Amino acid sequence: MPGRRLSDRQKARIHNIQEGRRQRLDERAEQALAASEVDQPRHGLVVVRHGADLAVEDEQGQVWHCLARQNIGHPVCGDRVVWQASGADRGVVTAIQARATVLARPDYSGRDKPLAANLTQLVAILAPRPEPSAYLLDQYLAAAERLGVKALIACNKTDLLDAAGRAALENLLAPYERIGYSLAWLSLVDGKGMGPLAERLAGETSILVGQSGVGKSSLVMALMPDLDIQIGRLSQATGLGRHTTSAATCYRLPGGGHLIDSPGVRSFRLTLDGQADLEQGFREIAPLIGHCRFANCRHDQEPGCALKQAVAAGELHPARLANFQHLAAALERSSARH
Ligand SMILES: Nc1nc2c(ncn2[C@@H]2O[C@H](COP(=O)(O)OP(=O)(O)OP(=O)(O)O)[C@@H](O)[C@H]2O)c(=O)[nH]1
Ligand SMILES: [Mg+2]
Ligand SMILES: [Zn+2]
Repeated sequence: MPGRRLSDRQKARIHNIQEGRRQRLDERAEQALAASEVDQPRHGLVVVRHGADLAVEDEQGQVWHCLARQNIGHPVCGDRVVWQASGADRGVVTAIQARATVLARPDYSGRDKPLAANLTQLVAILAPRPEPSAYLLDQYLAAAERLGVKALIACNKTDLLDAAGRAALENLLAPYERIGYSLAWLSLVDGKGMGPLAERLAGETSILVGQSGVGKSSLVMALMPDLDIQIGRLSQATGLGRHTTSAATCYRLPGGGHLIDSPGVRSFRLTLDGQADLEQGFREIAPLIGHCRFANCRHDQEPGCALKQAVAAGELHPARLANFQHLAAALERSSARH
């Protein structure tokens, strides 16, 4: 079929272009290394990645503009790396240290791309506006469960809430508190809740996630007295100015630990390797799995369903079950496609 041949040819062309790019980048990295005088391997932390360009912070807090050797994979924000200086503020990353955790998110083409590495905590931020989505929240929390990191739910912009709005949000979030998630109520306008939040962030590597406009970057700004200096160092190193939320960016907290600001999303598609993965992501559902009367229970109309019984007993919130079922259906559709 000509159509088929054409598409193979196109694929081969794209592959060649990419291979060429990769080689050129490798050559640039190698040339940079060969030209360097200081070539002691050193440890560093990737603070931001823009395409092939990396900003790497050394142990003294200086930020270096680095390229990575191609054969090592793609370093992301939060990666601990080995690198070598190749100029006054330039360097080449030669190895990525083993990652304790990595959070991925699908790119525009639907393929999973690592977003940030070595997180210890995920902070899901919501606000009265944009309209909170429990479906999005459940996916973030499931991601945290699967990574095995702490999760915190933070409601920002409480200054915008009247009594009814506050009650509605408390109502939405109460089921999460019941299953053991901590809530933080914040306002950056009057500084409410910032002290306890800073305590929870100290010593952790936390990523701020949430819809665009909930106040992630504002929160970073409020928590970092030296933010201007950090951003200045960063834009000097990457030459990319202040476009900090176009990519996940890691900041150093004054009291120790790191805070990663991430670009907001309209929707977040959780990466799931299978049904077991999904079950693990809902902490109050996981222990019920295997306790339904039928081994292949779909938790729908079957008699003796442990999940339905938990809902009836008030132990599982119906909205959480609905979101779980929604994700299970999406998972089924995607595995039918592959
Ligand atoms: N009233 C009120 N407004 C706030 C508060 N926090 C942030 N804002 C405002 O909300 C808007 C969006 O804040 P950003 O920090 O840019 O939001 P973001 O989550 O970083 O958005 P993206 O980078 O697009 O993902 C800004 O105009 C902030 O001034 C707050 O506590 N109260
Ligand atoms: Mg932002
Ligand atoms: Zn069941």
